[in-house]
Amino acid sequence: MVWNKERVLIFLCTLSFLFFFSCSRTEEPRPENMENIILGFSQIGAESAWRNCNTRSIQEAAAHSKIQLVFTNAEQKQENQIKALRSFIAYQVDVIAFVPIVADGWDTVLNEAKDAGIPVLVTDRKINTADETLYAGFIGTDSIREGRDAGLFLLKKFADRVENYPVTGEPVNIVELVGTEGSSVAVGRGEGFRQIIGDHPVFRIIHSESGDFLRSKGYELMKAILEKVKEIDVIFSHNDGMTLGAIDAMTEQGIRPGKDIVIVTIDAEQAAIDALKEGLVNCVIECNPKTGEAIMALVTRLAAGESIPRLLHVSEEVFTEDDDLSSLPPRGY
Ligand code: GZL
Repeated sequence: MVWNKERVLIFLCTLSFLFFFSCSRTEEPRPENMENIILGFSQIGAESAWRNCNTRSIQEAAAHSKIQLVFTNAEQKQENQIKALRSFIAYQVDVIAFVPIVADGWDTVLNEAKDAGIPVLVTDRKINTADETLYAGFIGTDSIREGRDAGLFLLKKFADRVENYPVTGEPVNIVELVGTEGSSVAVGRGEGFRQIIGDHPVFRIIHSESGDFLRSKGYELMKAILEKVKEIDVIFSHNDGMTLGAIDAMTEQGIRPGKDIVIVTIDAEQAAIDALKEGLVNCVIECNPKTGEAIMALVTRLAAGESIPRLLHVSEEVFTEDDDLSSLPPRGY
């Protein structure tokens, strides 16, 4: 193998990473002083303004709580998260917390954490497991409720068409921009949405496709859909990033977002609230990324050997075109 400068650099980085994590803490007792808590946190990436705010909230709360944070960014890859969790186990952190990018495939590494006696807190997105003992609890958003809120807004927005449908037969055609496939939030938002509109045949989901929570994919998807699908009444988008991309694509085609096509979006980042104020979207459902302080309080309890609630949903609001948003404070993301 030719050792060029780049290969040497990669080798040294890998060596330092392995050295940092392989220096096991087994010789040190669990912290008596809560200020010595070491938390291993695996974040999924930086795919949206929401995610970046979530990361800031966690990092700032750890500093404020004097919890030593070992933070890793998985760059949207589950295998990177599994590697990170294994490195946390090898280093014998006091607590592991993570955002599972997708819901399946965690049992093996969580069994390794359980065997190592390290408590695990699942945050933001949920996991599917038959073994409830693999993690101590969950804190995050209620994605099913978010999807239901989107459906309830459309029930009101299209009340006349719903009522007259048996006579007119005029449908409400919906395009759904789906989040990361296999993530609990994409599944939950889609499920909650269908729980509400499923009782009303007037609502038809004519196209549903994943844009992976990315603005760029929201743009590409919408551009391609507009070429194929003509009669669109609603865009239901699983996050603001994809919505903003879709708005760009609509505007390019001379379509008036929020007027020619009704838009319901989830996250409530500042750009979406601004779009709501400008009439470019019609309903924004809040998904709260600022969970850092609550996470650190739970981590402190776990490090002290205490139990925590199995399920904690954070409070969230719904903002619509009929609301007075003038006194809404800046969103911070
Ligand atoms: C929701 C979170 C989602 C956001 C997206 O809890 O997991 O991931 O809605 C983010 O903006 O990418």
